[in-house]
Amino acid sequence: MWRELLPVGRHAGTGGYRRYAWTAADAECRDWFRDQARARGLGYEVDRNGNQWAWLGDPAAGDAVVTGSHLDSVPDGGAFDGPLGVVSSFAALDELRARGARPARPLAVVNFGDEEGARFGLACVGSRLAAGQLTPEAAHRLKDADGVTLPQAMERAGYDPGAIGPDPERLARIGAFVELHVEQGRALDLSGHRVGIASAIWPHGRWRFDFRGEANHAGTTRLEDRRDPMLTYAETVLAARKKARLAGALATFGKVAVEPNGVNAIPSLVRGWLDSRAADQETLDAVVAEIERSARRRGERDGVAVDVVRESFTPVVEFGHALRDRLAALLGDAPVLPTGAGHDAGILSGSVPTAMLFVRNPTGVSHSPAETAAEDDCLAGVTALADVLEGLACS
Ligand code: HGY
Ligand code: MN
Ligand code: MN
Ligand code: MN
Repeated sequence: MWRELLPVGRHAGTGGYRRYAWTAADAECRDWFRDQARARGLGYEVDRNGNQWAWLGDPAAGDAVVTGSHLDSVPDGGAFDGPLGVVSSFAALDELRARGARPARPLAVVNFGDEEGARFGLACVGSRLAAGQLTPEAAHRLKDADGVTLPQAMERAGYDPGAIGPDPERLARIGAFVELHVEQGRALDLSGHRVGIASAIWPHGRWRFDFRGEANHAGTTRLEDRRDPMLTYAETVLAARKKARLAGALATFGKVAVEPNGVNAIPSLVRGWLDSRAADQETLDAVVAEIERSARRRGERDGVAVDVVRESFTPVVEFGHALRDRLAALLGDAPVLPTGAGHDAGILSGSVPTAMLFVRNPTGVSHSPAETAAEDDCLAGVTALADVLEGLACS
């Protein structure tokens, strides 16, 4: 199962994955999911938002126990972030069947579409739409770097963008959602555990900083005559690191666009995207405000106008104790740990009892082709997930 998925959407040069929403690679991942469902005789369906579901039992019975994750990736992402959760979910169902477990509740594996937001800039589109946290109108306004809108991309992929929208009836039929995910950090490695349970997801968001200067000739414009937005941007990146370190927060400028982007032209516009996260809302608000103030101050010095737009935001997610404690009871001494990474489970936690399992990542590296997890840790994750599904769904 894992081997069939590994080559899908992998870039030969970097070894990283480029599985962006509604692209050919995404379609190949979706075909893989559908084939896995059918090969197990599971009820296969695609919901109004393009999320895929594989059912063991009748979804209409309600109180379902659902597991799964996502198959899309960040640019040059790793093999585990997302796919480990989906593959482990199918493997855990296989394990339950091998154990002769008899589910008293419907079980499902889900693949949520466009979790990383790599193409349209907003994370967790599939689960946000289902949970009513993203309106169809706002989704229809999403556009990729080539100007292709989300509806155009969905149509080209054979999906109906007119159908997208909240799916409360579907979510009402879910009694518990448990997402297994490779840990994106080293807490499990440092504590010597293979599997952990999520306590919370830090509040985090994405801000777009527009630095507008004056396009000019790189070879004839004196330094003192320049209004160079790249300078203001560069100083802001340095300031962001300093402010984040002082605040004990995280701040990353990982994506930038430059116009006109010519080697011998001073840019007119530099657009930088800030990803910032912190353990609590107050710290996050403070560090972003500090970075914005620093950008504006520097902009005044450089004659560069600075505009900041918050493009997306996810408040802190505290996973409910009832389900979390149930998992802790089922899994013995698995440690409980927070994460700074966003997940579909975080989005769904507002609508459905939700929990997360983490599988040890020996280097902590993620969102990189170097992301890895040991095979016996992945197998321990499958066993833990099977124990949880059996404990929650089987009499
Ligand atoms: O960005 C995140 O935290 C997640 O990987 N979407
Ligand atoms: Mn990710
Ligand atoms: Mn992920
Ligand atoms: Mn221990």
